[in-house]
Amino acid sequence: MRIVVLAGGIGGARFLRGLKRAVPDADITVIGNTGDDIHLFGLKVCPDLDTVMYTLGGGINEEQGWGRTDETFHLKEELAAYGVGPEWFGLGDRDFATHIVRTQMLGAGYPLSAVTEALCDRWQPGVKLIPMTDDRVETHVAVTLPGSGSAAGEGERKVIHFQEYWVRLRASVPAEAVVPVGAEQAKPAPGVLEAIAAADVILFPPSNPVVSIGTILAVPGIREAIADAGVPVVGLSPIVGDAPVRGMADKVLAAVGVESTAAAVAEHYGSGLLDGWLVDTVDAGVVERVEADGRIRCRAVPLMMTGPDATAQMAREALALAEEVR
Ligand code: GDP
Ligand code: FO1
Ligand code: CA
Repeated sequence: MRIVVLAGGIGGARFLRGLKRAVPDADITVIGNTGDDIHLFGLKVCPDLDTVMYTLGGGINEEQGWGRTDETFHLKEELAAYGVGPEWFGLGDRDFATHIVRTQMLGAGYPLSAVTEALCDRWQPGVKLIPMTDDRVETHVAVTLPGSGSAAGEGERKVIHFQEYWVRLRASVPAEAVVPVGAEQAKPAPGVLEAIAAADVILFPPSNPVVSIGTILAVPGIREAIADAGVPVVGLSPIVGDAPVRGMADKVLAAVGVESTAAAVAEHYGSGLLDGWLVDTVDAGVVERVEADGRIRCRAVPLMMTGPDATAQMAREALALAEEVR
């Protein structure tokens, strides 16, 4: 079975681990979000691609969900001693090696898709991991920073990198707009449209619907290819009990005018794209609303990725729903 999965970082990566366990001989292609990518210290960092690669390849820091296991931060400390930041982004020594290899290969002229393949030669994630595009896309967030003066309501409106919004500000101010800068001009990376066209099923894991899956869908051609693939498209809600399980999905959903409920996220993807939608059992009450227009089939099943067995069961449920709507 050929399965295509659109994935962000932690949620996508953990789901993929369950999917591999549920269907060990499936041929899985992962289209990874690159909107979170950031250039730091002259290096290109691709958090979501690396999170998928390290998680499936056994190198992830399990508690954190991102970065390397058994990590040290000597390089970051040395840079800080020179006064060179940003100090708010935790790049570890082991992780730095990945960004150095990536940046060196990009500098030599290899596209990001080829670089990702080369990095995966080491990690053997057991899936084909393709960045959504080889072109530069960066998600930026418009915010108003609280004014430092005394005048009430006065603040500074700024557009900042998504990592600055999430890691430095911890999403502590509302996201007023979320813009995937460069997405409109980007082309799908080689293999992306081909994998979608050849898929037997397409899955949206519990990933961020705006800054992960939304960014992938913003690359012209990808949304259309999925809608035209003629195979079941099934998603799993990242919102459980009207809140994200972790992260800032509620903040970025608000920026695009979508409430943080499992039903609203399904409606945001739309029946033109989704055929099936899984919500958690605590949200069983929304099944009827999701199915109201008769075009999306919805089921309530446990959706907490508490461990390998629970996550594999979620993947089985998604594939079972795909068969129901096929
Ligand atoms: P990120 O790039 O690291 O933010 O990861 P993703 O884009 O893959 O998205 C993480 C999303 O997955 C968040 O919106 C979380 O609410 C959601 N999530 C994380 N863990 C779970 C879980 O166990 N169950 C469900 N249903 N959603 C989860
Ligand atoms: N997340 C944090 O919350 N703090 C960090 O310092 C941080 C560093 C970092 C370095 C490399 C990497 O691949 C990921 C890193 N992340 C960090 C995670 C990342 O910012 C987020 O999980 C996603 O990009 C959010 O979708
Ligand atoms: Ca991400």
